[in-house]
Amino acid sequence: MTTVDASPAPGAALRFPTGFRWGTATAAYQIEGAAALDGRTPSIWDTFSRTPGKVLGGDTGDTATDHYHRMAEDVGLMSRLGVSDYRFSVAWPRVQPTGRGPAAQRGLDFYRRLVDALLEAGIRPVATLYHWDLPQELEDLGGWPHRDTAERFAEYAGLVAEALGDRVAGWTTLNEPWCAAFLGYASGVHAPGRTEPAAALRAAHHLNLAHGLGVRALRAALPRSAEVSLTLNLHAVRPLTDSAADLDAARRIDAVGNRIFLDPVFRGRLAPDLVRDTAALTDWSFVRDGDLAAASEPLDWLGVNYYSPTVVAAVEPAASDGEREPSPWPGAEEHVRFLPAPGPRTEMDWPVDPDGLYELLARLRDELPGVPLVITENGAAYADRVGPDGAVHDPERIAYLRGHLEAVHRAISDGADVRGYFVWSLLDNFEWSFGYSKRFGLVHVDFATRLRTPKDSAHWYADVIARGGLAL
Ligand code: IFM
Repeated sequence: MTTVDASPAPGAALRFPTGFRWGTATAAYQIEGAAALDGRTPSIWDTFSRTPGKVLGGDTGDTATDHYHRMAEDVGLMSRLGVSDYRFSVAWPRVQPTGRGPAAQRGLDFYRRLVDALLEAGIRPVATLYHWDLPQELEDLGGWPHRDTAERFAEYAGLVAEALGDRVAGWTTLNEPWCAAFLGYASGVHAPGRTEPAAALRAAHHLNLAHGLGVRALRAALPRSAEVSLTLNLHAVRPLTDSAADLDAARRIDAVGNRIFLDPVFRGRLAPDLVRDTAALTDWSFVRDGDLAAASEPLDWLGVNYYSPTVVAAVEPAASDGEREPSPWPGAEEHVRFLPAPGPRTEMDWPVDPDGLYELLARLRDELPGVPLVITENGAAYADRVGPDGAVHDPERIAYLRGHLEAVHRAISDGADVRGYFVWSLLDNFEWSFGYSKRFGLVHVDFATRLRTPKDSAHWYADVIARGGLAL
């Protein structure tokens, strides 16, 4: 367990443990652009974003921040931030364009250059293998509800590990499989845009299986020193009241939002209440012998992405079976209503609530003893503009990050083994169905010229990193 060094360092009020990793994060489709270069084929996000009405303003990731061509400049930006680590994702359709077969060397070359540049700059690369860009060919064969996709993922994981394993120390199989399964296949607001709740549950299981098979493929190809992980967007679920009904609503959301991944991955089992809640949709017979053993391969750490809490209350299931909006909560949606948490909100309309992060970390400390934690994403979107002085003043983002770092510090002081913190995101980027309308970056990107301007929050974060903590 990590302990906080309480000795006051000059100028630092809240010091983080020695060796704490300070990073920023991005994802391939959100920043790279170069959608058709060097053999890359369309992913489900290319198809989805080119479908009218799916993404705000008809935006696509075709050019994004043009990181593919400006990678050296972006590594320079990170170098000036002083980050110890950079979390990026590898685009599956760049590396294995059809989702099967040998690796495309030209696609891998981009990541070889990126990793070389990072190491040269003294930044530790942390690679995520799947941040939602499934090769379209695999979706055409059934996508994540189809078991073979998990096998394909393991093959792809092995190819990337063979190519980069000698230089990448940190590996994450999947980013936020909840979003991939339930926004992609149940509510349909993410690619591939399907609204099939039963298929979404199959997708969730196959993502767990892909994760486990991927861990095995990584371990087989990587040196023993490599760290292997999974990143979940865990929901900090709060019942509105302590009534039995509201507690049960929270339990349902916890089951299909959190334990659908935590139980297979850390306990090698399906959550029994999840199976009951979803019985009208599936009998889970797609879970085969050995799947849960695979899903529960030991990990070196768990990545936690946190933005805001989820407040829920109970509702009586509607008597009529009228048309309902597609929901990302199969088995729970009829019983639960979501309420706005109080307090200030970000440009995403998400409440700013650092206590939710503390609650999550305290829970994981208690439920997963011995599993180190890394905050692999935390950050906020605001309507940032380059001002007449040429700077981007973003005091709300600084306040957001500061509040959440204080929560992380409090959790560490209370015994949570948190090893690192990655701001989402390095750059303003393609925010999925919101296109380029939401700016999460520490660095402002002008989407007409691709000019980068570090925001005030970037300078502030550089200071936090330099002093190893927060100044009063
Ligand atoms: O931009 C996303 C990221 O791709 C996954 N986690 C949440 C971020 C903000 O919505």
